Amino acid sequence: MITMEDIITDGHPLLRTVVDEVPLPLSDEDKNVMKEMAEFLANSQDPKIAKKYGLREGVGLAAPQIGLNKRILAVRAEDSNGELCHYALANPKMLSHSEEKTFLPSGEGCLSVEQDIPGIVPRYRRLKLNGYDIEGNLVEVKAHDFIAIVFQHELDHLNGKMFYDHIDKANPLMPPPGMIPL
Ligand code: K2U
Ligand code: NI
Repeated sequence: MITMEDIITDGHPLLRTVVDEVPLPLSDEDKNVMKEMAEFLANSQDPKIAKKYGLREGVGLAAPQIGLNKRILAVRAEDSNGELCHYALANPKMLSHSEEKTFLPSGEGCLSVEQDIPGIVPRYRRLKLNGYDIEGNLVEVKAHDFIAIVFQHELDHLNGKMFYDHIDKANPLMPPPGMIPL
């Protein structure tokens, strides 16, 4: 199982790398990576398991964070209707996004960043993406609000970007005009 020891921390070059697509059809190894990443998120959200293994709660994870140069991400979070959304996607691609942006008023954190970095992280409020699920089907996902934010945070990890790259250094806590907090 994936534990915090497997998660690389800021400064590791892989967090600043545009990582490679995985070959299709998905290999058993890559299917297992997807399964393990999804399981990590579920474990991190189970208070008993998280306490037992010292897991920080995560709602998303990208393969570079566990040291893998692979375009694989997993998301497991409740949407604005309280529905649990969970995805594990290989070779995800953003297809379109809203002009409208949003942000988490409390800012963002990262499993690969130990310290708090306060600041507004502008994100698209809606986005459409596709990717290959663990069965190898090309699936299309439309996400909005919090789930859209999580996907953008994970997609950034596949492109060597960190959440704090989006924070306005001159005015970190000032929401840009016209942006609606989540
Ligand atoms: O990629 C990661 O480091 C996992 C992040 C993803 C994330 C952070 C902020 C906003 C959206 C996604 C972790 O989930 S950070 C911990 C966390 C837990 C619950 C809610 C928000 C952040
Ligand atoms: Ni992160």
